[in-house]
Amino acid sequence: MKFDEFDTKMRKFEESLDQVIPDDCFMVARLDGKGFTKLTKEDMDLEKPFDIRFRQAIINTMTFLMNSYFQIAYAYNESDEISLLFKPNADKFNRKVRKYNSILAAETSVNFSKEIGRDAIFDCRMIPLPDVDALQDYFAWRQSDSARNSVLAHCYYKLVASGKTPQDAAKELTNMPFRNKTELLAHFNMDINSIPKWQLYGSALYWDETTKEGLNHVTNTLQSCTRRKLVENYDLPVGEEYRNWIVKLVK
Ligand SMILES: Nc1nc2c(ncn2[C@@H]2O[C@H](COP(=O)(O)OP(=O)(O)OP(=O)(O)O)[C@@H](O)[C@H]2O)c(=O)[nH]1
Ligand SMILES: [Mg+2]
Repeated sequence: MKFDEFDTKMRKFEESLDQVIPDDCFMVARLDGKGFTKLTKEDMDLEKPFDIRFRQAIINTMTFLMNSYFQIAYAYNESDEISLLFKPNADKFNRKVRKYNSILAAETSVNFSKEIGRDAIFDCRMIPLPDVDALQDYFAWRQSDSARNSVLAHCYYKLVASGKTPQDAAKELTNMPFRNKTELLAHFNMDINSIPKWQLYGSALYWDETTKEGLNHVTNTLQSCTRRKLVENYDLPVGEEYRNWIVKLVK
């Protein structure tokens, strides 16, 4: 077969799974640590269920991603996952899914591995969100997943600390309604309101853009310039307030 014939035939196979996120969709990536139950327990010996050193390592990696070429408006962390909301006009890699999936997973894995001083792997999935409502639903969903997991993890470690085996603790909590879990915490003298907000509702990074008037020393005229600063938030709004707040980040 001639090279040109090869090329046409093979490219068809190669491109058969290619997908692009449409311009009119919000683009979100979710990265999740692979096998972090073992990594956090056996390899890193972290405080359970939450460790501020782990949070800092994730925040540092999110900072790296926000400052990279990826055009990210908002980065949200809960547990071992990172959700990235791209700026609406993000056009890197022509919005090709395979490029984002592979390069984001690689950049995140390499950077986080450096942060913790051992090998760590993240997977990545791209999520197209067709409208503002879906965007709000996505982040409200991850935040309520965070709160549920946080309460569950606190209950689990209280039960284990009280002498239950890990198996019995897990069994007791299976299918237990949320209300009963908060009662269980109260039984161990832990008020749900005493759990740090970042452990319940996650941590986030976003840009704060301010426009200021400044003197241009060359032309001797007043000019406005935009400065942007990366903001860390460990006390995110919740519920309806969060839904309204998130939209402002992509306006
Ligand atoms: N000790 C400790 N563990 C943490 C912390 N943050 C996340 N983890 C653990 O990270 C794990 C994340 O859960 P999953 O993503 O469902 O589990 P995984 O083992 O990574 O599994 P896959 O994602 O399917 O590969 C849980 O076991 C959490 O307890 C932390 O601050 N301290
Ligand atoms: Mg994981």
